Amino acid sequence: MEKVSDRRRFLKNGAVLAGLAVGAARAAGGETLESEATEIRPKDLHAYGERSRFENSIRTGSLGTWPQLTSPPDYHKDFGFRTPLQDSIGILTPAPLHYIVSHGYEPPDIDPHEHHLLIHGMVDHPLLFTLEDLRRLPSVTRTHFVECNGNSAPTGPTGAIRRGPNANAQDTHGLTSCSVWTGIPTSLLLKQAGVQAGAKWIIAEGAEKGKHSKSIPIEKALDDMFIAYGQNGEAIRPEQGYPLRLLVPGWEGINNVKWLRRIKVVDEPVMAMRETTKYPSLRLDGKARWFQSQLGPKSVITRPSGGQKLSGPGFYEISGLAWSGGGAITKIEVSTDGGRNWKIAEVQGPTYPKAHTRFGFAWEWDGTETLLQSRATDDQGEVQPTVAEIAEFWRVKPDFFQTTDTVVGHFNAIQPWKVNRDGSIQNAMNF
Ligand SMILES: Nc1nc2c(c(=O)[nH]1)N[C@H]1C(S)=C(S)[C@@H](COP(=O)(O)O)O[C@H]1N2
Ligand SMILES: [Mo]
Repeated sequence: MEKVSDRRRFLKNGAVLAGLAVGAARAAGGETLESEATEIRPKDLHAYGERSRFENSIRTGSLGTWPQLTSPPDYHKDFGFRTPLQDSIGILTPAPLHYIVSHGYEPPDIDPHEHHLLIHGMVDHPLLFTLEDLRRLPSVTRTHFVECNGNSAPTGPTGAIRRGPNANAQDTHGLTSCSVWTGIPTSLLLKQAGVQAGAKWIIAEGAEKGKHSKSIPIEKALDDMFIAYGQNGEAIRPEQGYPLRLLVPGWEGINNVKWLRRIKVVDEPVMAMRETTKYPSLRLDGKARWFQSQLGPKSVITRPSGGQKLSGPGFYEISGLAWSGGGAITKIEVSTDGGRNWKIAEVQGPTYPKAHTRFGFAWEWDGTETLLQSRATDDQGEVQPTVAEIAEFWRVKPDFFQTTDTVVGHFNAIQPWKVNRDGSIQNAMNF
């Protein structure tokens, strides 16, 4: 023991000697120096894998401190860390690339053995679950997208990111991702607790410092909502809500409360800070739309897309993603000629309701300048709108979307990519 620690001290004395000293020490003593050996051994990828070092696609986003004096300590601002959709393959987002919106809070470091989920309020039997209790119950495994209602918003702080010819698919659409989630239907827990007459809403609360809270109508809680602990075959990542999060299929991302610790059954919404300030959409008459909930049909061509370059005329498969909060995607059309003609794209299954769906379209580029666009239709018959149609819905002129600071959420307009003669691709969304 003495010897080893002596040697260790010796080895740490001066980097110049290190290389020679390791060899000398081994030869001299014939003992293995456990700690030194582990330090130089490359990471063992047999135990837990990593992608190839040649793959470098990453989330983009940034943290800063709010300038306001009132901002609490440790509170940053973030406008979301976006999924690199331009590099996506198939329909699942790898967990380390799932987009993140945490309103500036770092993921709390939750020990799953200490974590509890409380169900209380207007129930006959308030219940307290450990993770172990929840794992004993019948589970569901479902593929769903999560999307921030501010994704693709042309206005507000995130609007600046998505505007301009150099915006790529990550900038324009990166606040959505898709995973296979595993968990317990909320209806099961609510039935066990016994919901009382007159209960109309639930309030879900997270465990981070800000205690994100969200009111959700009880009909949705008893429908397809579930409490997830699994994501793509392993425990949910800390950024995504470890160890428990709500999954509210097809509804605005804000409902999917991460680090879930409490569900209170109530008769009216809590009117929490997030649901009454940033997330409603302000109308021109000064009123606001609150609790907009379900997300409409949307699609984006991911390849070729903004920032990528075609290597020359010839064959390319146009590939993209389509999704809808209303249900399954039933039709995707692609136009390669500035919107004059729309042709049916191939749905490259599997297709799940309220999940990203991959489509492909065979295209022969003749080397001329053109526009690539896609349009999704869901099983409710709802069709992805144009910018003009959205402007008409809001009773504004399309240029309003460039001039206001108000976030217009639920912006699901058709995304055009411009193909230049040199093969470069640019954002061509005009508001
Ligand atoms: N506890 C907690 N849950 C939260 C949030 C949050 O800030 N805190 N952000 C919400 C918002 S606005 C979105 S869009 C989604 C994003 O989920 P993700 O970070 O897993 O992509 O989480 C929702 N759940
Ligand atoms: Mo969000």
